[in-house]
Amino acid sequence: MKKSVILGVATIAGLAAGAAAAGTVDDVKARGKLNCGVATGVPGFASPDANGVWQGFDVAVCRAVAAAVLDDPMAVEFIPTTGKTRFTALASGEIDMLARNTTWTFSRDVDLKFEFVGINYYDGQGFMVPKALGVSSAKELDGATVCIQTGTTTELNLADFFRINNMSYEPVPIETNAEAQQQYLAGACDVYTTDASGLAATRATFENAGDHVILPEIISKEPLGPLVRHGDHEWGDVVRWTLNSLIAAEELGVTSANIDEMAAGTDNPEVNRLLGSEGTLGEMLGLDATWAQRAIKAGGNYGEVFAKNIGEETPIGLARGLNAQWTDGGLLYAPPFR
Ligand SMILES: N[C@@H](CCC(=O)N[C@@H](CS)C(=O)NCC(=O)O)C(=O)O
Repeated sequence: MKKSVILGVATIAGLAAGAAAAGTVDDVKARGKLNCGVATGVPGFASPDANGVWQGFDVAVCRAVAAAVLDDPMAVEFIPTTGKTRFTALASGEIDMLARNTTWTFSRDVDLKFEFVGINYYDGQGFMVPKALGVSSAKELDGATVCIQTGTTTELNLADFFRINNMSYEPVPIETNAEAQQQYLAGACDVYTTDASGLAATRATFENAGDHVILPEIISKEPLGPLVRHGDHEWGDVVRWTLNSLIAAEELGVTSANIDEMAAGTDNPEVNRLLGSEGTLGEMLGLDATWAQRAIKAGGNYGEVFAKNIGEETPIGLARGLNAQWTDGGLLYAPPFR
């Protein structure tokens, strides 16, 4: 068992070393399409709509990158990945980037040899239970059966939490969020645990959402963000600064409504550098002057993307919380565009 885990990791790292030799920016340009790894389906974050068009908060990162590099937010092939398959898909080169509620951890960075280019959602792990269970704290879950997705940090945090609190549990291992939802609703487990954003997204689809409670404990830090392979710095820069452009646009007041006007030039030099009417940032990135304009137009600035897909006006109803701009007491902080 131990051996196969070690082998698995070595294989992923080996694949990453091979795939990193090629320049992903050039590959994507030559292909005319971005291969973006996403979840198999988490409403609000990544799921196909009734017409089969992928929508969501994570999907928006892929579209922004495609807009910046290929001048077309729709030039994306979305590749659904599970908790287990996502890292092999990236290491092998099947996908150019992964934008799928993936937590930035030491071992994923250092051992699996990936590069997290930023954080698009600061999350933490929570628990959902049926109200009928009469439980009001995660510390009352001793002996519970727990639905849990394999290959996730969720699995590991769960073990830590129960160990710290001297409690036992029985895991019900599951591959996808849809399956977890089914199993949980069918009563195959007492509890569903995952990132709190995933719990909110899942509960929003329940017929009787009010019959389920999300317990108050958040037991971990889950900084979620897009990642690429180690070693391909040019590509890492493109994805990193595309995400930063969405975050900076919100801070600087650039929206999809005013971007055309602002792109012509403003009295704020940073806005001008971001949108390309001043300076040569696009050229430094191997792109043209208006790359960030296109990224922002794809789905709006970070705040617009958040509000449209997962914000308080959507069924998912997430507050900005830690994901507010640093100027509003949150953790979002894009480095300077200069
Ligand atoms: N953030 C954790 C957990 C991520 C995760 O896999 N969450 C589930 C539950 S929301 C998920 O995204 N499932 C998507 C799917 O099954 O398509 C990690 O990186 O390991």
